[in-house]
Amino acid sequence: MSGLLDALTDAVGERHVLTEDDVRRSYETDWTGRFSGEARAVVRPADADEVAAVLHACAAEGTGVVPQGGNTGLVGGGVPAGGEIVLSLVRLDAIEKPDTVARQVSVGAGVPLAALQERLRGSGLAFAVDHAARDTATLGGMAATNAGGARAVRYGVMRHHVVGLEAVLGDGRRVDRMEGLVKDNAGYDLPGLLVGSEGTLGVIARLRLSLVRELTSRATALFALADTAAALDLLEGLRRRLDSLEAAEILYPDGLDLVARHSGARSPFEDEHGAYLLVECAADEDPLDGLAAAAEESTAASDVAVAQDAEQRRRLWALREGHTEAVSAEGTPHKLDVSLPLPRLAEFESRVRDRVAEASPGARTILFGHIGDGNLHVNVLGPPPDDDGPDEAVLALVAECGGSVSAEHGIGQAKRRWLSLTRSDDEIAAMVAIKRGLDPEGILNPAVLLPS
Ligand code: 2HG
Ligand code: ZN
Repeated sequence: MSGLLDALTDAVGERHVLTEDDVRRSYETDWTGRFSGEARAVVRPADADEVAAVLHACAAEGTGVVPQGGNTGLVGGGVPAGGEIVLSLVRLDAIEKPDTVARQVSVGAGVPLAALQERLRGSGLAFAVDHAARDTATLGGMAATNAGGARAVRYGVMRHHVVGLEAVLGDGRRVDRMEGLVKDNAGYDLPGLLVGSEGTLGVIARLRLSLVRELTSRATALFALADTAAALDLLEGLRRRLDSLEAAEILYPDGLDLVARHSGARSPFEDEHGAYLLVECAADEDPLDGLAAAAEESTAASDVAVAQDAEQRRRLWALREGHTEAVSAEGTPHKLDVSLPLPRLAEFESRVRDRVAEASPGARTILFGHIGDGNLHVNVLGPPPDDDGPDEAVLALVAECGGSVSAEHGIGQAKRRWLSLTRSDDEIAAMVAIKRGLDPEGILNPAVLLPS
C-alpha cells in the first residue's frame, strides 16, 4: 500500500494525495447517498501528464481507479465500490479563449458548467447543454456520462457538442484530438467512444467544445393539463410552430407538492391538475407572441401561467429544478432515469406507479423529466437503498415499452444488472471487447457499467 501511495505522491505531489477519513468522505458517496465505498486515497492531478502517471502507478499495483468530476452523478458512477483510488479532475479547471470564428472553446475536464456559462455570458456565444447541477457538475463528467439536460430537445446532448478531447486510456496510451476539426474521418471516432463511457475506457483531461449563438430573449410558460397525453398533444403543436422551443419539461402534482414543502416554491394555479408542461423558448426577438399564439391554437391545455419577467421565469424554473433536492429531503431515493419512445410514454406513465406499488407496497413514486426527449425521471421513495425490487419493476416496464434503462445519467453501479434489458448479448460483447482493448488490466471504474 505504501508503495502505491509513494508512487501517487511522486505523480501529483503530497498535498494532492488525500488519505484522511474526513477529507476523503465527500468523494466517497454519490449525490443520492445510495452509493458509497471507501477509497484507498483521493488523488488530484493537475494535467494529463499527471493523470497518466496516476494510471501507471495504479496499473502497476492492479488497483482500480474511479475518475470523478463534481460528484453530482446519480448512479454511483463516480464513487468507489471499495478499495479503488478516486481520481478527482477538479484541478483541471482552465478555460481557454473561445475561438469566435470556429465557435469553439477548449476547457479542462474539471471546469464546472456554470463557470463556462459565466465566462461566455455577453460574448454572443453560449454552451448548449444546461442542467440544474450546473454549479458543481464538471464538463469532463458531463462528457463522460453524455449528459443531456433541459435543452436537449433543441440542441441534443453532450455528444453533439464535443468536437474533440484529450484523454489517457486505461493502458496509458493517449488520445489527443483537440484541434477542433469539424470534419475528421480518419478512422474510428475515439473521442466519440469516450463520450458516455462513464470513465471505463479512459480519463478525459481536456475537451474541445462547440458553442452556439447566445440568444438573449426568452419566454417561459407553465401549462396546466389533464394528463400526460394532453401534454404530448400540446408539445406536438408547439414543436410544429416554434423553432425557438428550447425546453419542454413534464411535472406532476405530487412532485409539485414536494417542491412546495421543501423550498416554498408554489404552483401558480389555484386548482390541482393532472400534469404540467414547462416550456421555454429562446430567440433574438422576443418569442412570447409566438409561444402565446401556438398555445392558443392548441386545445390541450386547461390553463397557462406565462412569466412576465426574469423573476417570474426563475420562479417557474424553481418548480422544476427543485425536484431533485425536494425528493432527497424526503429520504434516499431510488433513481430510475429512463427513456421511452414518445408514442409509449403516456402508457408507461400510467402504469409505472402500480408496478412500483406491486413490488414495494407503500413506496412513493415521483415522476418528472424532459418529455420532449422521451426522458422521464422516476424517483422511488420508501424502500431501503439495498432493495432492488422497485428498480427491477420500473426497468422491466421500460423494456416492455421499448425504452432504455438509462436516458442521461448513465448505468453506473446502479443499473449494471439491467444493462441486458435494453442491450443485446452481441452489443454487450462488443462493449466488453472495446473495454479489453483500451483498458486491458481492467483498472478503470471496475464496478461500473459492464457486467463483472
Ligand atoms: C434533472 O433533470 C436531473 O433534474 C436529475 O437529471 C433528475 O433527480 C433526478 O432524478
Ligand atoms: Zn434530467
